[in-house]
Amino acid sequence: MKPTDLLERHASLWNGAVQHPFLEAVREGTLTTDVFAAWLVQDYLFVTNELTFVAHLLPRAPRSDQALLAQSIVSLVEELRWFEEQAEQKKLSLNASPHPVTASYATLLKRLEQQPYVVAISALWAIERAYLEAWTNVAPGHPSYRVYIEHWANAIFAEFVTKLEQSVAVALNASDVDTKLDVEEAFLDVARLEQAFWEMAYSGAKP
Ligand code: MP5
Repeated sequence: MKPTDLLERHASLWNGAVQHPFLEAVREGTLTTDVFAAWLVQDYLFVTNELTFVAHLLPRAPRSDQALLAQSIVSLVEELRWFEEQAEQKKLSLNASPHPVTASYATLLKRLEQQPYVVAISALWAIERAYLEAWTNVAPGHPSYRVYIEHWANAIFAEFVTKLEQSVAVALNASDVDTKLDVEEAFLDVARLEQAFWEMAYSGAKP
């Protein structure tokens, strides 16, 4: 099994994770301020949890993946600063409660910490790949959102996602059948939560 087999096998679920009316509205510039703010605030919380997840993954990583994960940790710390700057410009408070979808994502990340390395790194690849595809699909997009689109739709981020995919491929090669099933389950969980995350913001649901 290759990482891209998961994308092909679950193409319709995956499309739901990377294509959504929220993203169409980013392309067209038709989102309301509240909807975008809801996404921004919850995504900040998500990235905070993602940082903990990756920081806990690094000590379990094979020697060959350490540099990539260390780089990811630095990027996540910088990304939190970037979110704080965006929120400040929009006069938004980031001191919000997690929406149930954000909380479910946090629960998944915690659960993955108890799973074999290959399952966790595969989930990280799916998480990053989802945002790469979602934002690249709507590039160049509306000028109001260009700073966000370019944050994920860029060559450096694409290269990072490719390196993660290579790490997943290596780890999958050394995995038994049962572990591969767990990888697939984690991939499905990520795909479902990615879709739910867009839906949460778009439907304007308050935490
Ligand atoms: C990412 C994200 C990508 N920011 N939010 C969700 C809900 N899924 C994936 O992670 P990163 O660290 O911003 O590249």
